Amino acid sequence: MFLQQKAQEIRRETIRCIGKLGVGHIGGSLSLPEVLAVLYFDKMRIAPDNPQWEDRDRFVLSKGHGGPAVYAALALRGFFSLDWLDTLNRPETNLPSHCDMNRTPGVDMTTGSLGQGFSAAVGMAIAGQMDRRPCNIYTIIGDGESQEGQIWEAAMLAGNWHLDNLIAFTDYNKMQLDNYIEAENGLYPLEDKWRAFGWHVQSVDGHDVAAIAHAIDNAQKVKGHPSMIILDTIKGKGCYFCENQLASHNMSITQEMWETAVAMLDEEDA
Ligand SMILES: Cc1ncc(C[n+]2csc(CCOP(=O)(O)OP(=O)(O)O)c2C)c(N)n1
Ligand SMILES: [Mg+2]
Repeated sequence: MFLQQKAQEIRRETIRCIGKLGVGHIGGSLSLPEVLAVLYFDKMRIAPDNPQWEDRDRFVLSKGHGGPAVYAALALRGFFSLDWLDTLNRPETNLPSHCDMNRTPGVDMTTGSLGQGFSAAVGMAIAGQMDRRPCNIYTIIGDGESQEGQIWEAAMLAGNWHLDNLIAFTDYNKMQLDNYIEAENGLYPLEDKWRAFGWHVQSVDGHDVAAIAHAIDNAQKVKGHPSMIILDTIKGKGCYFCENQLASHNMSITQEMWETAVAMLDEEDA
């Protein structure tokens, strides 16, 4: 219940901040609130008052265009004030549309060029093992992002190097920028692909916080293999004007649209 509530708060703040800006990557942000709630409010060892704590778990949103959802999670977790969300992607902001580790407390890697964040996460996992740090590296890639060759180079290395401190998620929302994944370059059989690269693989409902938490618990126990948790998600989840809509990738939003969407979520939760 607590984690589900947190997910809804992340969802609401994400809609509000992109809505106030009037445009943004809302669809791919809204497939993320549940996994972010589980990571930031349950599983990750982090210190909001000391974002650079050396032994913290790291998080890399490789699909960096989902930044607004991460900012909502970070603000709600206390890394910075909720007011910051109103500055999303405006001049001088600390919250650019895509994640930037040099600007935002709690952001561990700059991302946005698809494929690169995942490689960085693999590098962090290698560094963690070399330094014998007791930390896990968590990362989320998109299903469209999974078409990048760089993903599979890094996947091969992580499997070969037995990086069991690396727990990755695929946000499998079946849509990429302006079309369905299957229509462009399908991923099937995705589980088998990851297994073939030496990964421990699980698939769960990406909007079920208990299932996600359970999968992370399993992944933390795996020895000798990195973990991939494939999240079955819905792009634009929970927002009436963009749920399951291809057009939700990067869309314009009026004040009436976002206010109605937030009011609908308030009503649902009342
Ligand atoms: C290397 C690279 N190529 C293209 C883009 C432009 N781009 C941004 S998001 C996106 C679609 C990504 O699809 P997916 O990973 O499924 O994201 P989601 O559905 O979660 O929004 C593309 C092609 C980019 N950011 N980086
Ligand atoms: Mg997608």
